[in-house]
Amino acid sequence: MTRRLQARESAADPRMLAEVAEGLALPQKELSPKYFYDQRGSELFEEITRLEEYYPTRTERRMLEAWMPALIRRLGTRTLVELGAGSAEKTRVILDAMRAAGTAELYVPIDVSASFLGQTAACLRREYPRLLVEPAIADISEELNLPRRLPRPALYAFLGSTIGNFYPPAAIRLLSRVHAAMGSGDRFLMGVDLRKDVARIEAAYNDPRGVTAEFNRNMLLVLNDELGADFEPLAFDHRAFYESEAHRIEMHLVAREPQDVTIPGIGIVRFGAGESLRTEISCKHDRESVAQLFEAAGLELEEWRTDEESLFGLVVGARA
Ligand code: SAH
Ligand code: AVI
Repeated sequence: MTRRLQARESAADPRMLAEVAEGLALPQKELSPKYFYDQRGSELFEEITRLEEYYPTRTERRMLEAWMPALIRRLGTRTLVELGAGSAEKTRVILDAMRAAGTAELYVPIDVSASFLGQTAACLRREYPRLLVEPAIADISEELNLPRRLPRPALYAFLGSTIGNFYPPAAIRLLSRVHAAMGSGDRFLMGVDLRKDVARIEAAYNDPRGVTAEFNRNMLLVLNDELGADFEPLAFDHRAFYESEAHRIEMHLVAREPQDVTIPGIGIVRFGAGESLRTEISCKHDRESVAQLFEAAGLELEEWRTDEESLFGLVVGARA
């Protein structure tokens, strides 16, 4: 039996159904990028991080390698809480620094992608046998779902520039939740992709092998699996472009021809020829824009670093 048939027989998540109905009824159809990340979507994102064009991951990793040993020693971090952890590939740099400092006690990876999170936790338990790993499944746009009182000081980390996938008001709400969870000695570490030459940014979202296009179309497969929809992913083109006024990449799926898609519980959704579904924004930042987000969330920007080409930024915040 296919996963799609199973989904049709079991009830779809009513929250997802309501959100999808709302997003597809907008004049500019739009869905949350959190719907990219089923098992396949998470794997495709990992493939993106290894692409030559996709500079953020390797740049952030190098910066973490250069900075974390000293930062973690100074902070004495006992708990690492990570939002949108994914495969926690770069996180190992922080965990290694905690282990080297002799302070590593607890790691709480938070992610919406349940099966991928389970794999990440299992790998980390094998690699760090003395570390407690307590994963939390949560939609961080709604809640953090922290499991219990944490050994302090804690470091809250939000890497990969995933903050850029949230519209500024939602980003401020998210950072406010982090602020509310933090104790006075805790710190917040965030990675942001920086504003730069537009061609360089656009190339990162339009790789010639089409991995990003497949990642983008995967959202339609998720809707088919989870809601029993009948999207034809190959009937949609991948489109990613920089929107200079808002300083963000926008990813869309563009219908090649007019088409009707049926989603049980929602009905028929019409796409005109050339009509698009916005699947992701990826906001690019500078020090000033991060300081504004932090201030609005009650966080104080303590430290700001960039790589030597100013491609990527790492910022540390504390409770103001
Ligand atoms: N932190 C990793 C992964 C980034 S990919 C890195 O830096 O490479 C973005 C991750 O955030 C994915 O694992 C995805 O499942 C998760 N994610 C996206 N939206 C989310 C949401 N609303 N709530 C929780 N996790 C989310
Ligand atoms: C997870 N997030 C920060 C990535 C980004 O660059 O906005 C997702 C991504 N979308 C296309 N490529 C990568």
